[in-house]
Amino acid sequence: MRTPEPADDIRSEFASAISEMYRAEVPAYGTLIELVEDINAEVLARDEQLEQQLVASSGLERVNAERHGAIRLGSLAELKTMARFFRILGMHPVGYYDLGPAGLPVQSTAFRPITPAALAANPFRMFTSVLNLEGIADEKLRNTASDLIDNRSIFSKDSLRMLDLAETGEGLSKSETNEFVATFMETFRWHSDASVGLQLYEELLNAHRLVADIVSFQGPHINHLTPRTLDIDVAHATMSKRGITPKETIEGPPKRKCPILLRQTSFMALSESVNFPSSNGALRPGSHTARFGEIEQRGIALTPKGRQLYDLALKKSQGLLREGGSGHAALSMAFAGFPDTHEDLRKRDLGYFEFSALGQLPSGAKVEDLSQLIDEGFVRADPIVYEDFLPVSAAGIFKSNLSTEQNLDLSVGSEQSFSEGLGMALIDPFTLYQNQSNESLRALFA
Ligand code: OOG
Ligand code: NI
Repeated sequence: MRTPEPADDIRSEFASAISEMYRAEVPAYGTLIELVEDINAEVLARDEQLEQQLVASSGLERVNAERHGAIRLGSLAELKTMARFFRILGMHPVGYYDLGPAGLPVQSTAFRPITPAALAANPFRMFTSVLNLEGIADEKLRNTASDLIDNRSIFSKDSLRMLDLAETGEGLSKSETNEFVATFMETFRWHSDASVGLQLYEELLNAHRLVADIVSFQGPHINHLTPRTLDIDVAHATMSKRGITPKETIEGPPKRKCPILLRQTSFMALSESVNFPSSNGALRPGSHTARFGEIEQRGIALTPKGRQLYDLALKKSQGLLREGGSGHAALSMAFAGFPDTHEDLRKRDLGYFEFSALGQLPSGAKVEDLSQLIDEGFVRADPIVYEDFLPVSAAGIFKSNLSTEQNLDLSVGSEQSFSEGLGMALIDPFTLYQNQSNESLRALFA
């Protein structure tokens, strides 16, 4: 009998392999990691409480580790196999992000661990997009792109063999895990040789830069990794001093006393040399721009009611921006009315919390008394961290890394057909947070 490797450990091994590979492939990303490490160390030095909190949640060693990465796939068939791979890593498809309304020819989901224990073990997730060819008006080009996707295999024979093995009841041993992860690295690495000629590449680029990025290569190269920063405003302001060009804005909510959802920013994608095959068999040198580095800072997960308020405030800020306000001012003005204490967020049912007892509860205490029990100091409420993504922010990250604005006119995507193609239901993020909160209440009043 062998002991199968736990999914959390396979995910950790994958996350560190991909980190190592990306640092080696994209030196500017290594610089970003150093910057984040320095700023996180400074924040921890001045904020003892935060440091203690991280020690208590055993998050200190991993504070600088990557929280997510992103890939772009060509079809739902590719997504289906990718989902099998992620399942072995304990990563499940959560949420549906239709980037069509933002003019981008992709629909996305995020593969991530879904239990608090698995998230604590290693939170690595993958923002995974699938190309929507509907936006290519030229039928001939659309068919060419679609054939290229259908005829390529982004998974090696070895990786598929290892996947079959991983799916058997016995799982993977430690050494098989190494092999499993190593064979899949091939899928995520950069290909410096394009699989299409320069002319076709340029046609695809004109259709949309994302189309060219997805269709012109043998595999879905990791296009960014994202470590966690403890101070995104300082990290953003420091990037150019280290010789990396930041995108102009920080996506998401403004800086607040009680951080909500997700704030993220990136450095601009780099132009890299690639070779294009030509009809005489020789390779023609050219370049492709796709890869960048991102940083993120997470806050409390909002309830549907809180999210509605967030979306409204975001819309308001965009309106103010159109009227000529500065991004910073518009954002803080639009969010001025958004409650900014954990108590307000909780009492107005805007955010998710986990509850635990501070000593013995008064006899006969019941869930209806929760608010009073918190006020009287019997129960503490801790914010639940948002573990997902935001469609408007994601579109902002995509767009600033496509160098030119190309908005396609796309119909609204269908979560149902996406999930049918994937062959499984997409997990609703709100349900996960609600369950986590309910679970803590059940334990509290058991
Ligand atoms: C994905 C962009 C979205 C995020 O963190 O919101 C994203 C991509 O560029 O492929 O990663
Ligand atoms: Ni990202």
